[in-house]
Amino acid sequence: MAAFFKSNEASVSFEVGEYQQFPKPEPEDAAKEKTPKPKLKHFSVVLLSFALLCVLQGVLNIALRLALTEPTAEGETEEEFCPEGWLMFGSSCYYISSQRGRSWDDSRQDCMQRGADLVIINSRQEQAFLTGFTAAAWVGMTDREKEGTWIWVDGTPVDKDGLNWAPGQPDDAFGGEDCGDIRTMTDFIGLNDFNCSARSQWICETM
Ligand SMILES: [Ca+2]
Ligand SMILES: [Ca+2]
Repeated sequence: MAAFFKSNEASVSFEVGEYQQFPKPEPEDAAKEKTPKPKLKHFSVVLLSFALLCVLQGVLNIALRLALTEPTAEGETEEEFCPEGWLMFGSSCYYISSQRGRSWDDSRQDCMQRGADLVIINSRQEQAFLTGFTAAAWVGMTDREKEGTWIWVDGTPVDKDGLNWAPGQPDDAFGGEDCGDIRTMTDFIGLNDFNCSARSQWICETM
């Protein structure tokens, strides 16, 4: 806008100068006819530039809004999406191995290679969800550190009374059972303690 006023002043002083130099009506008319044209030209150029700026800003606004909203939309869908072959429950993804030949430690290793860990069961609902997929599968609990004190792989204590154990479990049978698995067998449904080196299926969880 400042540029517009400047150029306007310049054309006005030019007009006055011409009038002083040529007082005759003829050149004055010629000058009057001449000056409005550049004035209009200046004005229309400024107006056009302003209009173009408005359009450009509008386009930029839309582009910016799209650029800002797209990643959050992607983030939301990613949170609700589990990798192929994984199951979803709450905010977690679960991998239930089809293979059944791994010890508790080897199973945990496999989970870690998948960017997960052996499953941590925090509620009866989560346990119910995981029941029925396998006859037996390792879960992420152990009482290796202190017999009878069950902890999850993240170090949190197992809520022994808040979960369902298979009848008579944990029993630390056969000279010691320090790793946890989940059972879905006739008359034997729930959590169980078992020999850590036994071969079984396993369940991984990502959070
Ligand atoms: Ca034990
Ligand atoms: Ca047992």
